[in-house]
Order: sequence, then structure tokens, then C-alpha cells
Amino acid sequence: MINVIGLGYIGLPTALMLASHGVEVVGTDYNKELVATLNSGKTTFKEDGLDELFADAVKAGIRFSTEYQKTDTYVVSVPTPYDKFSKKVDACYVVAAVKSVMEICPKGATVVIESTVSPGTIDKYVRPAIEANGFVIGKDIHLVHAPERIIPGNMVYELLHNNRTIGADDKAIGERIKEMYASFCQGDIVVTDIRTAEMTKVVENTFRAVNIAFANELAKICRHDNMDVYEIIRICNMHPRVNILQPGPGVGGHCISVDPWFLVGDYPSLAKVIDESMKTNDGMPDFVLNRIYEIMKENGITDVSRVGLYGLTYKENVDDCRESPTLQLLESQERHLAAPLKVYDPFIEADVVPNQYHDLDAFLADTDLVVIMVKHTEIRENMDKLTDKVVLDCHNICDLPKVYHL
Ligand code: SAJ
Repeated sequence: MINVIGLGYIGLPTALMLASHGVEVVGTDYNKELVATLNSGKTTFKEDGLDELFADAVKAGIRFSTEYQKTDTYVVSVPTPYDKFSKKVDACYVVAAVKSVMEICPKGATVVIESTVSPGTIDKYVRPAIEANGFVIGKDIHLVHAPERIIPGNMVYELLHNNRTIGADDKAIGERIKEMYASFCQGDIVVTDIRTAEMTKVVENTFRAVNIAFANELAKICRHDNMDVYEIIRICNMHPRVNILQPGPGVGGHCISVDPWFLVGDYPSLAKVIDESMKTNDGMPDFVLNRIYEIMKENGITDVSRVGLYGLTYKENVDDCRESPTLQLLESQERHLAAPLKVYDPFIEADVVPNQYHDLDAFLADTDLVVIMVKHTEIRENMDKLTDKVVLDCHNICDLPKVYHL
């Protein structure tokens, strides 16, 4: 039996996928409400194909509990926040989960860490937490790092099809865990050492962050001299070896906007390109605020309460607001003691920020300047509703008379 610890955005789909492919699984989370929701037959977030996968896993016998289980294999998938000041990973949840596992697991158990950690975290924090219980790693407890790669918005497909990395001290244990993932994963699974696995995960997200920063920097350069960044990127990308990403109002989510900072935190004098890239991305919400100000002036809009932000999530068609550019923009506004702008997002039912609307028409009725912060399908399908508005389109998705860009 496999005990998956942490039933969030990664742990839940992983547990469901294992269970629906014939593996006996118990999912554990310390959040009683979350476990109660799952036990009542409901999923805890929206994701394409998740409800169907959930139904299959329930049929196959998956169980959810707040208790850690006594078994031979644990998959730890808990959050790894970072310290905003030092930029270093905060491994407290991983360490707490591993300590709880140590209190219950039998000798010979394997602990798989799926959570993203910075290179060296397992040596520095996880091994001591295991050894503190008198266990000898490699003899009494086996340790594996299997970072995930799935992208919110396409998680179920990517869980099945992405290649994976398994880092293990012991090749034979790595191969055993590879078999476990191969129960559902159709991609190639590489077995390497733990340190390499830690580094690859962070490097993958850093690669994307740096490339997004390049696109964002181009947007700023092009704005300065009134050039069309989208046309320039489109033409450059026709070159066989150029593939520039898209500029946007900022970078959110719990991965691309967080993981590269681990390298900056650990190697401040070496990770220069990464540091500048992260600053460029983090500066985008302020850049959007400046654009809003310029566009208001140009259009004689004096009442800031007539400005509305479309989208609150960190990207399109997901219900996750973590580190979202809209939240970053509102925070920046608040620091300047300004009244918060109006906000609407079809994916967010709860009240997360002040001045939040839950109906597109009501939101639009109260706004003259609409800022498209997120390119949800909903707004793409309702472009006609924006024809009499001034629009700041941060994603280059509208073809309307009064459109401004980044
Ligand atoms: N973004 C841009 N321009 C682009 C692409 C993205 O501004 O051209 C923005 C998005 O709007 C969003 C942010 O970047 O705010 C991140 O979105 P994303 O779709 O690039 O990535 P995530 O954070 O949803 O998922 C990433 C993925 N990593 C890579 O593609 C290298 C995913 O595969 C990882 O599993 C995930 O991080 C993770 O959990 O680490």
C-alpha cells in the first residue's frame, strides 16, 4: 500500500492516478476539512479530467484520512514555500511530514519526496530528520526524490504522458519506485541520484522563468519606442532556432515565480541572470499599473473606481490564485494607499479581494477601462461585450477598436 502525504494540487492527482491503475492507496492530509470533502465524494479544485479520475480511483478503493498509515512506501507531496527575505526554500512542511512518517513506519520503508526542493535540501534537512529517529538511511529507510512536472490546466494528461525523473541513493530502490510510477506513466522515467533530481526540477522551472523574463523585457523595450512586440516575436520565431515566449502582466503560480529564487538564495554571487530575470518578472505588475495610469490620462478617465481587472488567477482556465499577477498588482496599489481596483474572475467563487465581482456583466457595467490580466476562455468568447470599453490587453487576445497593449 502507498501512503500519499499531502493532497494538494500535486498529491491528489498523483494519489488518484496510482489508485486508478490498480495500486492500493491511502491519501493523508492534516487538513480535516479537505479530507472530509474528499470523503464526501467531491474534489477540492477544478482541473480537466480530475472528477473522472476521482470517480475511477474511488471505484478502485482509494481511501482518504488525516492519519499517517503504517506501510512500506510513502509519497510526500506537501508545499515548499520560500522565505521572501532570504529567497531560500522553507522545508518545514517536508520535514514535519517526514518526521510524522518516521514515528509510524516500519524498518525497510521507502520515503519518496515529490515536493520541489532546492538542491541540497534533502541532505540538509530530510536526512537529519530520518536519522534523528535512529534509522540508518539505506538500511532501515530508503530515500527517493521524484519531482513532478505536470502543468496546471493539463495535469491529468501530463501525469500520464510526461517523462519523469527519479533520484535515489540506491539504484535498485530507484528502479522499484520507477515501476510504481510506470503503473500509470507512459513517458520515459530516468533514474539518477537525489542531488541531480533536486537540481533538474529547479533548473526546468528556472529555464522557463528566464525565457518569460526575456519576453517581458522585450515588451518594455518595445513600449519605450512604440514597436509591436507581438509582431516582432512572431517574426523572430519563424527563425529555426528562435522560440521566444509571450510577455504578460507578471508571473504567478507556485512554481515559476518561486523555484528560481532558490538558486538565487543559495548562490547569490553566481545566479546573476536568474536574479535579474526574476526581478524583471516581479516588476511586471507595476509596469501594468503604470500603463493603466497612462491610458487613463490619455482617455480622460479620472475615476479610478471605473477601472477593472479581468482575472484573478495566476493563469488562464485554472482556479489557483497563488502569487497571481493580479494579487501582486493589488498589493502594490495598496502600498501606495490607493483604493483597490475592481476585480472579476469566473473561476473564483469565494471573496478573495475587496471590490470583487462574481458576474461578468455586472463587472463590465461598472467599468470603463478593462485590464485583461488573465486570458480565460470566457473573455475570449465574450469579446463583443468589450466593444464600447477602453481595453488594456496584457495578452494580445483582442481585436477591438480601443485596445492598448503592455
Ligand atoms: N507565462 C507568461 N508567458 C508565457 C508563459 C507563461 O507570462 O509565455 C506566465 C503565466 O501566465 C503564469 C506563469 O508564467 O503566470 C507560469 O505559468 P506556466 O504555465 O508557465 O507554468 P506553471 O507554473 O503553471 O507550471 C510550471 C511548469 N514548468 C515548466 O513548464 C518548466 C510545469 O511543468 C511544472 O510542473 C510546474 O511549473 C511545477 O509544479 O513546478
